[in-house]
Amino acid sequence: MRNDAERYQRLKSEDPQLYRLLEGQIHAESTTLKMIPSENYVRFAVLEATGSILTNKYCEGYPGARYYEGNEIMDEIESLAIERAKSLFGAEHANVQPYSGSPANQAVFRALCRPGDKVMGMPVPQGGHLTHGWGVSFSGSDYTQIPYGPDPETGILDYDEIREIARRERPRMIIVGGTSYPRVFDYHVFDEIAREIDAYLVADIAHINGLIVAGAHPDPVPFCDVVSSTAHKMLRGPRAGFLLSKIEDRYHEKYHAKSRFNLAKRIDRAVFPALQGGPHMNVIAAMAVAFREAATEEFRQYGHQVVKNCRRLAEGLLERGHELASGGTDNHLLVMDLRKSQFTGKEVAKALADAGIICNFNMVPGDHRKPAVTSGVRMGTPALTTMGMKEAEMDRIAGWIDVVCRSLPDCEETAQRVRNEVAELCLQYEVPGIGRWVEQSEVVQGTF
Ligand code: DSN
Repeated sequence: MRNDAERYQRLKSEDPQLYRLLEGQIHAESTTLKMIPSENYVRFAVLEATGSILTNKYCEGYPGARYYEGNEIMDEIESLAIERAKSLFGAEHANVQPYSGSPANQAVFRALCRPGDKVMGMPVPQGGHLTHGWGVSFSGSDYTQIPYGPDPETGILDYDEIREIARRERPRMIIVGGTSYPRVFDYHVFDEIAREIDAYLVADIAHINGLIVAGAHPDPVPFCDVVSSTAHKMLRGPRAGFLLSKIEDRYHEKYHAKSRFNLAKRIDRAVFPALQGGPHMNVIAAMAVAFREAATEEFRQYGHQVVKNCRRLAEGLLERGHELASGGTDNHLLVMDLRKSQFTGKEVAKALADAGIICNFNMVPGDHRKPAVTSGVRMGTPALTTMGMKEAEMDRIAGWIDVVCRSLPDCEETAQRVRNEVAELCLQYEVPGIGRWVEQSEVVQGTF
């Protein structure tokens, strides 16, 4: 069935060169396992809103206070997205204009801190994000990162140590969140620590947004001054960011006595006009679509299935003798720990990709290898669960990962065999946002 290919006919006739590239990606994504934990499949409705004529409109400002005329409908769209975000997360205030997660975090720093301030965050090699104070990003060069991270032995956060660092360093802000931490965050303890030293508490939930709304991970919103997120990843929205916050600043007198703006207003002003220009209204509309979907019972079940699938995948790997950072997972991702292996994360990730299993190499706690090669492979289940896969498929996938790893370094033949089996499995599903593009016969003929 190739009906879905008809969606891009205008692109095909007007720009065949670009169309061929798009088709190549669709072909690849139809026949491989999307296991990078920050990736997912959005529904057609999200693609339609993103690709709509709303991309044509400029509307700097916020609903009811724009710098351009003709924005009555834009006001309604942005207000809808804001209301849905607030309702979905139970937040007092929402800003849906950040272009993505990094700009959202930049706005948080600007709204809460001054350049040079100490900010506690996890370094990238320990599972944090570039914008949590890592040196090569604005957050590390304009502010001072006070690092904390998982114990190198257990791979798990040591809250006593975090409390000790916070007491000693007294940072202005503590950021809780990560890109490769396979366990839950205890926001209650972080809140206690932050209160003790009058620090702002910020949760970056980009990776776990969908788990939180599904009730499959603790909720940071009641504890945090600000919560930042992307709209994509598990939430299955467009590539964008958003911010949730309290309205009032509990430390206004201490840190912002000279400002006449409350916390919500400072967040808004940090996004626009301080850091960004015109909001991307097509993307904000798509965000509203995604927020609506995320509020459904179907999505709640999806979030729980993501975790069940990831746990089963982890068990499948552990049973076959592989080691995992922190010994397993409580969320949507796991990290294979290859510190004792002769093969690097980069080598294993490449072999798995050749077999149609798309993951990424990643540092593990206590890694002795360089970031360009690493001792870890990060993988997750959000996209596979969106496809409809369950525990039985996770068992099969763990088996494939195992045979590919065992066939290194001469893994070409094994990778090709697994590649065929992976494609056959993928083609049993209708990929959301893609549909059925590749035919089973192409796999049989080996033309994928
Ligand atoms: N690039 C994202 C990830 O893969 O985790 C984080 O923003």
